[in-house]
Amino acid sequence: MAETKSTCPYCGVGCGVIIQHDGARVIEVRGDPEHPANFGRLCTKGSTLHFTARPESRLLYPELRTSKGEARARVSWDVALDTAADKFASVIREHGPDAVGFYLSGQLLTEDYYVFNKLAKGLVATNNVDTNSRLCMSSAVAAYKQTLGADAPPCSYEDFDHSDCMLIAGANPAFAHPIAFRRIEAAKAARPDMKIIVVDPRRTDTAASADLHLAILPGTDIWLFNAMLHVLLWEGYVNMPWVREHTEGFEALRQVVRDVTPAVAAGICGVPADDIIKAAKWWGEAQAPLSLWCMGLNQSHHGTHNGTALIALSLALGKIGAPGCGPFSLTGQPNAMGGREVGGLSNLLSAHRDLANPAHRAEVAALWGIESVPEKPGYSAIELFEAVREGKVKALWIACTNPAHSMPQQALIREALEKCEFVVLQEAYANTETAPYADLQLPALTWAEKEGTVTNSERRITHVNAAIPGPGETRADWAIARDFALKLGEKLGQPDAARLFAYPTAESVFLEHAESTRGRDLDITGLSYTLLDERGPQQWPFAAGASEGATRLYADGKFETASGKAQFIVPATSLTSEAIDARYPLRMTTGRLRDQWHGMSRTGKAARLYSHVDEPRIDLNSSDLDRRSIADGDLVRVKSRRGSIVLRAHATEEVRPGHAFIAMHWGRNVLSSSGVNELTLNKVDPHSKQPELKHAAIQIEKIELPYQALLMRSAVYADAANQLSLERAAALEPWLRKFDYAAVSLAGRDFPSVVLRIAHSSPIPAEWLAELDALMDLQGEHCMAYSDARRGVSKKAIVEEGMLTGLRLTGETAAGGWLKELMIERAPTDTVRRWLFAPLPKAPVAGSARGRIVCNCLNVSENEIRAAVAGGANLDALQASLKCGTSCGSCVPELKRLVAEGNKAVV
Ligand SMILES: Nc1nc2c(c(=O)[nH]1)N[C@H]1C(S)=C(S)[C@@H](COP(=O)(O)OP(=O)(O)OC[C@H]3O[C@@H](n4cnc5c(=O)[nH]c(N)nc54)[C@H](O)[C@@H]3O)O[C@H]1N2
Ligand SMILES: Nc1nc2c(c(=O)[nH]1)N[C@H]1C(S)=C(S)[C@@H](COP(=O)(O)OP(=O)(O)OC[C@H]3O[C@@H](n4cnc5c(=O)[nH]c(N)nc54)[C@H](O)[C@@H]3O)O[C@H]1N2
Ligand code: SF4
Ligand SMILES: [Mo]
Repeated sequence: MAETKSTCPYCGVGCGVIIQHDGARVIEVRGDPEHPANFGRLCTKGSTLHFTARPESRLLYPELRTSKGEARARVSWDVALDTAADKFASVIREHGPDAVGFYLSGQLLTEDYYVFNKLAKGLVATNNVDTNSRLCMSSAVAAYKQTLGADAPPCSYEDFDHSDCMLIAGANPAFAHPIAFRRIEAAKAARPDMKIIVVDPRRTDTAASADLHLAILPGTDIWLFNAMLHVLLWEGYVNMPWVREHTEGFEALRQVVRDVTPAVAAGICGVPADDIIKAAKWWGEAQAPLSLWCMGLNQSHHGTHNGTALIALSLALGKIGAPGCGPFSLTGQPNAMGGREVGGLSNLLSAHRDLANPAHRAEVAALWGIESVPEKPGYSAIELFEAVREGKVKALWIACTNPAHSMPQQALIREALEKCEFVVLQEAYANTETAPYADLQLPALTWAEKEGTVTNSERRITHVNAAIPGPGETRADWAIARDFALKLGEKLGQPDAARLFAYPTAESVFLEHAESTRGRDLDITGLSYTLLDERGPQQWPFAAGASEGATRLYADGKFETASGKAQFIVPATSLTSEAIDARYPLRMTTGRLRDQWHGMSRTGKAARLYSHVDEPRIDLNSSDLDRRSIADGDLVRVKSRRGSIVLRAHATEEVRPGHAFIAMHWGRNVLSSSGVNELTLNKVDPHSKQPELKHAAIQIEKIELPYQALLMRSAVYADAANQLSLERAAALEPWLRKFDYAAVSLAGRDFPSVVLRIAHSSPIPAEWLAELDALMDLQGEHCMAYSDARRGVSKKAIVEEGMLTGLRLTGETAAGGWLKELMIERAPTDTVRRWLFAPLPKAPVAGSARGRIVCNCLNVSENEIRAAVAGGANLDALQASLKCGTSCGSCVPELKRLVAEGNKAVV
């Protein structure tokens, strides 16, 4: 077995992974013990990467559709790129370069990004190149630029070890940045006096582990931060000499916060004034105060000012650039940072240059050896899709992102994609939600197959290596962009293209990018693939001749602004863009689950990653359910002013009364609706153009869908079970929309099964059930059936080699949980036969359900943990007896919470 060093392709922590493979297939992964982001650890998602790196469900060949409404057919790469170049060239000739657009992703490698950016800005001469980072980090980018003058997170992960007060606002790192959170837990364990404050409307696992949780009302962060600054001023914590010497604009902000007393903010934020004062005092007294933030602040129509108001708290104390200090935005995607470095947004240029700056434009033109780069700002993500919808942009190139799932107000996005004359989708996986709209699909290499570099949250660049060749005709993203550019250059009659895109290797792209950073804040002229291989991942800046990168920025109190001084910004005072009212009385927020990644094209392929949360749902406070006579587990219709979806209600005290939470992961591939972005709205921040994906006003009502069915199918052998489950899940997708509610998922570990849940308002036609039976192979010689037409109940079971491998219940699905467990655990099935032919549909009491799996590595369930806690176990005892939380550690925050809840119950 061979080993190849790479990084995890999920979150911005940027953990190093070692891919274990046989040259053809990935066999296992382990954390890279030498990587400075994770020192060998991986979370639930990273440690299951090998389950996602299989050729099943990959996009293997270019596919082209010759006219709308027809199916795509396989074509050669040559025909594919030729057709695309023809189409783009004709649109450009007829309607100008701004009639085409590129929509990219923070999950591309820096080299991929660089070539696309040059293609748009250098060859096509349009700035219509934007990315999903617009939905993610653009508010943090704008906040850094407005205050510190450059898009450069000044901190490092090692600052967790030096901080004595951490303010985590609008971030749930226990789920979204687990390995960073392991490091925070370790810091807290080593220095229990360190204070952790979490600002989040929900009581997340991150919040539950904090010393102080400020459960503010959504959208009110600026009021909280302003009130904290008020207290800092009042109590004399502000470092006035430093502020005078190194900053500008404090006076104006002081005027504003003078009136924002803790009492005023308490009324707006919905938290006690004393807690605001306590937070401010902890912050003011700290030697090393550190703030962390993520989407709870960025995804707001005042996301930029959420960031500047938080950054002001560090500037007011002059606590930036020293160990343990500063404002640290957590990057969402693995390489959103790299994208920002090459200027991969419609208002940026290579190496943190600004499109609006004529000198910067001239520098980039000189670097590329072209006359000029276009001056007119391009469309940002939301604007781009609006322009497509209005017919202004006629050809759209989408790479490494799934906008028909992840953009807000899906109805408009679908309309845009339908109208667009020519949509190219460059994807690694087949059948994403965006795929139906693609006129041309191009198969890309992905993790484990491609080479390049990524930059993580702490500015650290890692060389990512290819371990195995890609399946089918997949090609590297940067190479696809290069080959298209060469063809387009020919069609447009631009002989320059051959010179501009003469890249033989990914490294040649990297070297040009590095050269473009010379003399800039992120100067990496000292880096090369060789150096990164020999000396490991490095932080920027790392200029030629340097011996190491910078752990921290701004230690000298000099900033990247025109005056060299940091800026205080007077922030906006608005709240959420949509207020609740009598018709839409609930505040909905959206976000992430621990074990799923975005649209689930990868995590959705690993059965065990469904076991933490096994069905799409809306989290609501039990009081809101009681008031509406809705039980935990009932189906509800969730409505906003944009759309309506059906989900299962889940009662939880994690959300306050009047609030709701829906994870962003479930879309049309697994659900009867498009999921939460059917409900969200496309209001954007004026500075960053980032949409407010976190907030919308909704209503819920109980929905009666009496005709229910549950279908499950596994196989006797593990490999077959995995492959068949994936194939069946994909085949079921078109069926989901036929029902008022339907959700498909995987379940199990070594023997995955596919699970289809259906609820419908009218009887489910027998022909549909017959077709579903055929799709799931719920038939044949091993199939036993029982039906009671009078009571509308039917049951089917398949027992192979003494194990339950297939199941269909209609009419009455109460025994579903027990049977699902029987199937997943591959328990002996002697009871099944008796149950199957019994007239009463009840489950035998003996098989008590294990419940949700909390520890995915060791397969330990919530009920087992609760039972141990009831018997007096604390965290150590749980780890010793059940072994939960002893491998990747992702479940440790939840274990702590279950122990705390158990102790509370005893008191
Ligand atoms: N497991 C997993 N991890 C991921 C990802 C994933 O898909 N799955 N995606 C990655 C990406 S791209 C990103 S951007 C990050 C996102 O990482 P995070 O931002 O940490 O995760 P989210 O769950 O989107 O949102 C964080 C929190 O914001 C809170 N919030 C909502 N509204 C407000 C508000 O008005 N104020 C405050 N203070 N808080 C609010 C929500 O309750 C939520 O708990 O995660 C990365 N890591
Ligand atoms: N309501 C709501 N919506 C949200 C958010 C939210 O919090 N709430 N969060 C937003 C945020 S922060 C983000 S970052 C976005 C994420 O939204 P998306 O970018 O749409 O999410 P992914 O599913 O990660 O899409 C990446 C796609 O790239 C494909 N892929 C994987 N590897 C490769 C590769 O090497 N090459 C190519 N060409 N393709 C590849 C994957 O199969 C996948 O389909 O969602 C945003 N949408
Ligand atoms: S924390 Fe988990 S998801 Fe993020 S990079 Fe590390 S292993 Fe991957
Ligand atoms: Mo993100």
